[in-house]
Amino acid sequence: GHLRGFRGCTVWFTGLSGAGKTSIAFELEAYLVARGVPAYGLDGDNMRRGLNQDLGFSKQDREENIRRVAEVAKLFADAGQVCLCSFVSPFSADRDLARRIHRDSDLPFFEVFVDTPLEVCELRDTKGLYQKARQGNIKGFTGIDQAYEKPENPELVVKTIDCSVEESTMQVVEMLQENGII
Ligand code: GGZ
Repeated sequence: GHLRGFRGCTVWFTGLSGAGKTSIAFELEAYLVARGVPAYGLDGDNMRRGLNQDLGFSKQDREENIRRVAEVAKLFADAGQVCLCSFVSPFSADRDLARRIHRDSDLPFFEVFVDTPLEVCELRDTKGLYQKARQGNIKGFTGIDQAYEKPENPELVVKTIDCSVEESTMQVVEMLQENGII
C-alpha cells in the first residue's frame, strides 16, 4: 500500500514467557483502536494454532515461527496497521531477520524488550509451564534449559517490575509518538 497517509509499522515485543508481552500488546491494541489507529496483535495463540501449527520449540522451529510471523507482520504493516507481535523470540538472529524483512520493505520496526527477570516470571507462572519445565515435563523451555538472548539495541526496554500494564503501555505509546507513527 503506497497510497496511504497513515503509516503502518510493526512493534515487536520480545521477552520470557510470562514477562507481560501479550498483556501490554493487548492494552496497546485497545488504546490505539479507541483512537482510530488500526492495530492488530499477533501472538503464539493465534499464530501457532493456525499458520504455524506444524512448528514446535526447537531452535529451528522457533526460527521458522519468527520468520513466518515477520512476513505476516510485514503485510499487516504494509496494509497500514500497527502490527503488535508478542513472541518470546529468544534468538537475536531471528529478531534481526524480522527487522530486516521490514527494513527491506521500508516499513518501520520497533523492537521492545519486555524486561522481566526470570525469577519474577517463574513466580507468576500463570500457566504452570515453569513448574513443568523444572520437573522436566517440558524440554527446551526458554530461561530454564534453553537460552534467551537479551536484545542488544532494542528501540525500547520496558521494566515491568515496578510498572503497571497501563504504565508500560504508555511507554510504548510515547515511543510511537516520538517516531511520528501516531
Ligand atoms: C518457551 C513455550 C515453550 C517452550 C510452550 N519455551 O507464556 P506463554 O506459553 O503463552 O508463552 C510461551 C509460548 C511461546 O511461543 P512463541 O511463539 O512466543 O515462542 S518463540 O517466539 O520462541 O517461537 C509459552 C508457550 O508458548 N511455550 N513451550 N519450550 N515457551
